[in-house]
Amino acid sequence: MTTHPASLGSPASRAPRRPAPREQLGLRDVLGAGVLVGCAIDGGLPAALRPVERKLLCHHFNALTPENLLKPGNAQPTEGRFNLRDADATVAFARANNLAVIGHCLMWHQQCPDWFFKNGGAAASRDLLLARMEKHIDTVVGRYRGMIHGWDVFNEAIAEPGDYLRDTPFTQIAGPDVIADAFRMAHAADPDAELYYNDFNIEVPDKRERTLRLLRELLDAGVRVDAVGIQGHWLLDRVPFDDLEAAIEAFHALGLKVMITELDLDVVERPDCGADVAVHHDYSVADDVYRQGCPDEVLRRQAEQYAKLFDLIRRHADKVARVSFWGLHDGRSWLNYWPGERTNHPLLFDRDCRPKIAYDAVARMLESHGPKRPA
Ligand code: 9MR
Repeated sequence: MTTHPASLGSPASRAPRRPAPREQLGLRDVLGAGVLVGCAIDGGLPAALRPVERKLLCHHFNALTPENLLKPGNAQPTEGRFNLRDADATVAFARANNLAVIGHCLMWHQQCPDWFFKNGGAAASRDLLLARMEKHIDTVVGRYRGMIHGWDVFNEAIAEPGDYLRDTPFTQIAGPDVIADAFRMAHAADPDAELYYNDFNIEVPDKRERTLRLLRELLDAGVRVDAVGIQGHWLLDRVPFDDLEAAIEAFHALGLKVMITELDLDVVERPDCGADVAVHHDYSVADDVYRQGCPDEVLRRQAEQYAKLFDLIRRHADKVARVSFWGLHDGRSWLNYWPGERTNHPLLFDRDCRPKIAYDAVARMLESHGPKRPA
């Protein structure tokens, strides 16, 4: 896994120095019972986090997504050699600290090693691919049986753009039913774990319709699906509030829970609204506009938009079962290095783990609607 030490530093922040905060309410407490509030952490816990980061994590969140450890490329880099030591430590840490663990992810066309799809120099047969999927899913899900709250079973399977499914080695070799197969395998390996379909831009009408089709087909086939994960990699000033609301209602109408699974609000322009890791864009130093800190005016807009987003989530708390941020604080966000190197400020906490005004706006708004206060 790439580490990005530069992004973990503390670039001079132009953010206003705020007065000593009043009691900092945990996000998990203000959002209220019934909705998990999570975040993704890259690297094995507890070693990957400084003590101040660990404190921040345990104060605000009650769910944790290992950002990369459980992806097939990390979990089984070569056939039959499972690499789960860091994942074991992370799951143990999470359990000891009352964080529900979200398994991310079982099958994804990215970060899935080539050997999965090959047989010597030729393509693997359908039977071989399915056997490998079963072995992988059975081993990984089975190892954490009873310890992982829910799994992103299939990630990003809807084409962008396209008629229906994304064209990947999975569908090329095993056909469209490969998605249902993966869900069945996961359910067999841990019948109590929740199972999710997770993708980006699926709130947008065209991709939403195709996602609804996939979910309906899975449900009609009798496959267990508990929730759909809307990733939520959004851009400042372009949060699709109306589409999101319509998507939450439409997915929920299928009888599914909805989760915002990889939330961040990018403040630096980027050419692509999606979250496709294969996209790359070169940022020059001049394009790295917020390397000295993020201007107050931008942070204010971000705060307003985060508050509006959480207000929407609050209003649909009967349908939304989890909101997870993609990173703990600005210094630990993938948006510092995707789609190219730049300094980003997309989360609720700054690089020094201090709450930003976006945190205040969200916490104040939620609190004003009668959240449960910590005892
Ligand atoms: O944040 C993750 C980054 O550290 C990895 O390098 C990258 C490739 O594995 O994946 C990032 O997370 C992605 C997630 O797994 C699936 N949805 C899109 C996320 C951002 O690319």
